[in-house]
Amino acid sequence: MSPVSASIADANGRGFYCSRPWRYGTLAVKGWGPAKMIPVETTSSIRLRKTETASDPVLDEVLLGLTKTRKELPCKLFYDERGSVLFEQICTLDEYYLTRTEIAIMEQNASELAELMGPRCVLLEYGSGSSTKTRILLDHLHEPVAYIPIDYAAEQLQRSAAAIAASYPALRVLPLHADYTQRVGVPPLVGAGARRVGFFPGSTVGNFRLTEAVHFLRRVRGAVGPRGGLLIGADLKKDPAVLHRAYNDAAGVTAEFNRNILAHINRRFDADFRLDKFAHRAFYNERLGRIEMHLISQEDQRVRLQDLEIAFRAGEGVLTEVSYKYSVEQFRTLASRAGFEVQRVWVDASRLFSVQYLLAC
Ligand code: AVI
Repeated sequence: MSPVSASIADANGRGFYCSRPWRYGTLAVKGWGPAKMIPVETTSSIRLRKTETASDPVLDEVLLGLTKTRKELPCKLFYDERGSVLFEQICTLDEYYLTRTEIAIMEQNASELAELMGPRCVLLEYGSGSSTKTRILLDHLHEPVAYIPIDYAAEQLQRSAAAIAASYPALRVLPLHADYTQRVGVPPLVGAGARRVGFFPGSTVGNFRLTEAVHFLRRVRGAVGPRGGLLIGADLKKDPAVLHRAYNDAAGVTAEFNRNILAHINRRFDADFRLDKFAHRAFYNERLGRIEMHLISQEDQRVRLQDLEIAFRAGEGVLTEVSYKYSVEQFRTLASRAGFEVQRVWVDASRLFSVQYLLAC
């Protein structure tokens, strides 16, 4: 059994913030944690660990998803260490136009973006990953008070927060280890009175179902408060052939990324998925306006997960991700349902991608 993954030190040496009780073996903590927490080996408590993981909400999601008639998995499970590396690779692929297009839009409009976000803001980044795009903002923002990167992948969060803190020594960097798809408690003490601006690039909003997207945006709206804003990337509707290529790259990186979710589940939840028995499938569902990624069982098989045996028929799929593509108008409606008004939309010349600045209304 692997140790409970846990160790994280914050960028400015103050520890990291746990928004909800966070468990290390038998220890539950909440609030600002110590700068370094020791990973807890579970060698003497395999039974205890089993009881504990049974109440792990992510495991509950996995079990629920795999026992549905149409099996599905939460796409946040893509992002273990390996998955995060694979995703970084996807972002550099020729076929995957999203990242470079969004970066180009941000670079070309950086001064205007900074102007809209205003001086001395607190920047909250949801799903900060490698924080690459953040640098474009930090290079142009006027005296930002603090940067709060929020991510579920603890080690990457620690690394990128430390890198940002090293590059911007005057900035308070306060990494928040949390699942931002759930309610996240943002530390109340930071930059009291300062304007809060959320940052959610990459079109990750497309990975939520429509109602979930509204709920997520409402939570962001709550976190940034009445004068707050949100800078968000949203991928646009386009020729399905372009979309198909983006999610079925020739080098097979997306296929490996997709299958890696099973390796993550094997390791984390004691399952025995055989990765070579599942094939990657991604297509554009025109009716629903979204890319769907599936893993297709290559034969009749049974997979053990904790105390369960899950049966897969040959050809049966597991939905691992949806990626909605919006028109500018559809996105405006979505934002307004969450209490945001779209103040400015930037798109590239080929109208592939949009970066939008929303104001809390
Ligand atoms: C993170 N998210 C916006 C990506 C997307 O395009 O939906 C995840 C991804 N899935 C396959 N390739 C990239």
